[in-house]
Amino acid sequence: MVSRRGFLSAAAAVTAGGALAACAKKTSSSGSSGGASGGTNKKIVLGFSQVGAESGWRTANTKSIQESAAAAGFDLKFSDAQQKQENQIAAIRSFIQQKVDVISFSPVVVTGWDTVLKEAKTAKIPVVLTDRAVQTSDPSLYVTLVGSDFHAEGVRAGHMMEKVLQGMSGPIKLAQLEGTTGSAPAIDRTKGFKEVMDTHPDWKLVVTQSGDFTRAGGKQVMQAFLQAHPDINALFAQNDDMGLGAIQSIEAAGKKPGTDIKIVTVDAVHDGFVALSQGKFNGVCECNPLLGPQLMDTIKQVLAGQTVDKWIVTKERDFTQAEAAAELPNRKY
Ligand code: GYE
Repeated sequence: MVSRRGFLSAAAAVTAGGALAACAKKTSSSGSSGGASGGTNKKIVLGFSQVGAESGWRTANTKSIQESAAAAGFDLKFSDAQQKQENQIAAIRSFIQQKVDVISFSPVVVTGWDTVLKEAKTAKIPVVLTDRAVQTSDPSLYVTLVGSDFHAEGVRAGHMMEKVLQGMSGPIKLAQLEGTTGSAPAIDRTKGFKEVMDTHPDWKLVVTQSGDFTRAGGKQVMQAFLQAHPDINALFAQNDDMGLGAIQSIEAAGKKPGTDIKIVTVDAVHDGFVALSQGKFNGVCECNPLLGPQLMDTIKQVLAGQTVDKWIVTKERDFTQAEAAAELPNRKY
């Protein structure tokens, strides 16, 4: 279990004096041009380790990071970990070896980072987390986290489920498709949703399992759910892609998604919005992937030695079926 608030309370804000010193030392010896690092000529070198390409959310997030790094004038070293922690650790070690100015990554799971984060700290390279949190006994191992409140998203999904189940008679038999096991969004969305579920004695969570945040995973796990529990009438899919995969299995089983089985998801990517406007999803809670601009601004502040909050929280909202058609043309991802 991870509570971001828990490890945020230790230090509300930090300065990145070490980061500034490290950056200043490197830039002073270089005469190359094209800089974005206020007052120096050298480009800021950012080593970024991405989780993978598991979902529409991730695709939009990667694009946002690449575009905003270019717009900020950073030299981006981008590495895709294919959802494997060992690949992320290897990428971070390689960034340290290359003496990048700053490291950023979205940790695939919450635990197991202390050793490599200590190596970055020893090399005086600041680490700015984005999207997902880490669990660590030493919060000084990273400067800040730019990302969403996944616990709040789980609670919002629970309230959205309350809304879509209104007027339904008979017992509610829920299924849940969890995200990647051990990842911050899976842990915190499960917890938040459970808090709302626990206030409804008539809701029964019949089955819950990871679909690894992928469409294929959602499809496969939902197929097994339906075979074992044909009476499921509500589904919380912890991202759109798993929900979209589940739709395929629900239809293959001769049922109508959105009608026979009410579906609430998280993310609000384009394809999720289409499903919502077609009545196949019943409610979607937004999780904004366009973190790039905020991340680059934060990195600039950190390298300039400014104080930043320990958690920079993304703003997001929820959508019902009625709102989906009007909002669809405005969606940027
Ligand atoms: O919800 C999911 C992706 O970490 C917020 O990861 C992210 C999650 C997102 O695979 O679609």
